[in-house]
Amino acid sequence: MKAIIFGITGQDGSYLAELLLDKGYQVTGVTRRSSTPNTQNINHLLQKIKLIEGDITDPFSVNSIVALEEPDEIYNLAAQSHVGTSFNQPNYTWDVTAGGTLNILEAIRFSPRKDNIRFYQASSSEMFGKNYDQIREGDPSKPDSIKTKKYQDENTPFMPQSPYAIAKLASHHLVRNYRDSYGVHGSCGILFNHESERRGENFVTRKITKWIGEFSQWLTSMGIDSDMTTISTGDTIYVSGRQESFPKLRLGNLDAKRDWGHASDYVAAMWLMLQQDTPDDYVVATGETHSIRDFLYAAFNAVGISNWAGFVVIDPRFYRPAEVDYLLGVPNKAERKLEWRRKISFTELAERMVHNDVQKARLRRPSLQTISQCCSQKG
Ligand code: NAP
Ligand code: G4F
Repeated sequence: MKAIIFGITGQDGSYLAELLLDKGYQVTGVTRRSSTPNTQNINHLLQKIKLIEGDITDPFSVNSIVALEEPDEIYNLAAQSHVGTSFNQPNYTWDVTAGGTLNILEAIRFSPRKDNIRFYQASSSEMFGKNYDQIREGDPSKPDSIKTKKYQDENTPFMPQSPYAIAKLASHHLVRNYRDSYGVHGSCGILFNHESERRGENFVTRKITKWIGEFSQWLTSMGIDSDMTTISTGDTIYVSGRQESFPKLRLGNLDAKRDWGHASDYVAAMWLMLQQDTPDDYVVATGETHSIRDFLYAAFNAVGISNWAGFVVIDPRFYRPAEVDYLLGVPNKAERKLEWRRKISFTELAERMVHNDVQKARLRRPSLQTISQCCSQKG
């Protein structure tokens, strides 16, 4: 079997490439030109995969790649995937995240091999935006146990809140339309947030774990025990009796809630969708929701710090013009029809990310200036 992955250099692309190689696929990844190397997520795979230069916004390059490679499966993971950035670059986000999908769908529609190609589209829980459904759960004989659960599933109406989510929703409807109009075997995975050790550094989970890694390394390099008193004033952390200081972690809205899983579990669902004879759309999620505060607690706890609040500054620059306040996905359909199960829990996710970033910081030993640039300004 032969697969093309658009977006192979990203978090999900790298895990999906590993999964497909394990299953004996020939994997072709499409990478766009970059002035400096950006293959860190797939360096360990470079001997086993084929890379082709191409850009999803260029219909000619997309067409020729699909025609020349003759794939059985195409995975579209390419996107301008940062919600905050989409407010600053809505046009660009639209071209990549909506227009790119159309380019692939057109390449499939006009391919003489159309009926032999299966297509996966990376849809997003961001498409639900403000909307959720509600159900009352509990023991009817114990009124106190009855609680209202808010959730999203395949039947929840969409109400996107950002240029990114609107572009993803356009792609979602395009896939449905090409399925109905032209018989394209296209499936959409409505994936809720999934993170990992390979997560981009300006998404909130990785921004937090990277900061913890650098902070732990700073403490170690100065011979400071994590139980020594740290004094936190304003934007800076000091240690009693010492001169040196460390910039605090700057974040935006800590009250939003997300349904966070691990990316390695989620790429398995993508593959399972394309093994079904009938194309369809599926929610992929854990069924749990946690606030950014919960993630901070779990991540700081992984290095033995319980009072995370003293290390964080709220910076309005990271607020979004419109927010998605609450996501909790119900993956019943994926569990029933695809027999998909997630394996990695919320706490394990946070611990794995923190330990990876602590390890990386130890190897990197960055300067304070680098720390303040990478962890305080972006994301
Ligand atoms: P990611 O790490 O940001 O990766 C995005 C990939 O798209 C990168 O390989 C990037 O290449 C590539 N790309 C961007 N613009 C391109 C262009 N013009 N032409 C070709 N390739 C381009 O995203 P991810 O977290 O792996 O997510 C994968 C997909 O799932 C994305 O579509 C995302 O929107 C969607 N999604 C993600 C989540 C999540 O929680 N992670 C949830 C729902 C949906 P460069 O390396 O060159 O930038
Ligand atoms: O980590 P985030 O940037 O992810 P977001 O916006 O939920 O989007 C991710 O998940 C989507 C699936 O639901 C994907 F489609 C999308 O491609 C991407 O992978 O932000 C999560 C939450 C938001 O509520 C944000 O306002 O964290 C809040 N937040 C608070 N401080 C921050 C920050 N987000 C970022 N990136 N940086 C901050 O400093």
